[in-house]
Amino acid sequence: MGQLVDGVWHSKDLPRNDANGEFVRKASTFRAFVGDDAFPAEAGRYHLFVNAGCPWAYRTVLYRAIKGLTQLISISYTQPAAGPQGWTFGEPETLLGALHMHDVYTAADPRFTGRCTVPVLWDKHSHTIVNNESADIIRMLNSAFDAFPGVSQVDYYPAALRDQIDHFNEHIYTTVNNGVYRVGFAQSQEAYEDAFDTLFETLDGLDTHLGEQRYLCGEQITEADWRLFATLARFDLAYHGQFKCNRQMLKDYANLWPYCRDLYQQPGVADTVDVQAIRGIYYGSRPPRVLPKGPEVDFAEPHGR
Ligand SMILES: N[C@@H](CCC(=O)N[C@@H](CS)C(=O)NCC(=O)O)C(=O)O
Repeated sequence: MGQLVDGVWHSKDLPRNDANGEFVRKASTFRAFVGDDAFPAEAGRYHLFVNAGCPWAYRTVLYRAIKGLTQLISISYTQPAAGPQGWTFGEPETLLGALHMHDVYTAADPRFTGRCTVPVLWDKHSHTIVNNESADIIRMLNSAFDAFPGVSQVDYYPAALRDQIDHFNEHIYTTVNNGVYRVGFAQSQEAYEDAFDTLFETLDGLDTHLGEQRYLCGEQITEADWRLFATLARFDLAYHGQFKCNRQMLKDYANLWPYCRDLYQQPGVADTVDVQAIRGIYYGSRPPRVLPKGPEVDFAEPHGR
């Protein structure tokens, strides 16, 4: 996908790999928090720009639903597949009239240079991007709006479990969340096999762990579970085929697959998992843009956990 250089879109595909063929992800650029002096928590003030298929943007879609924030934070969805202009809304979206995601970035900063990623948390009041890093955005959504009526008081990052959650997050980000991209975007056999082995080694370990307890940190769902879920929900639909993460499917795991269904069956979650958008982003963003009809994934099958 292309990028903005000094506010001008360049559609040339950018290299994302280092000299060894390893996929390298760039750090996000807008890192302010709702709750900072400049960005107080207010109903109706903030907006999310997302792609429902993207696992990073999906984290924010999920938190908006499970925390009961749909009335407080508005949202725009790009079309699933990227085109020459990057993410597109198909027709101008209603908040800014942006046709592409890069229009959102130049609305915040007319001279922006960099990739125009989703998700973006937008401030309608100061007309700018608060944050474009999903890990930060879900932390905000977890607690920043808790004082508003109707917002769920469940804390997915409780103080007592933070060390454990941070530990899982780091390991799972490197080997699973970003790990599937390291497999799928590897540009050398060695980089592919290395990422592939690391991915399945972690999944094997998690499968054993989840045979002993219901969730990663015990009996309560935490942020670490939701971050893992975002990748697991895409595994058989996209990573197994398109990213060649094919030692086995998620549904072949005795514990990870029922665990994934357990999370899917939590209140409000099923509506956030858009199977066609997941197929669309991974298979529709590159030629020949043919979407697979399968596999069918039955997230609603009783999980028994
Ligand atoms: N660190 C970011 C990564 C987001 C990200 O890479 N999103 C992808 C979509 S799945 C994207 O927008 N890519 C466009 C690009 O890299 O140019 C986050 O977690 O929020």
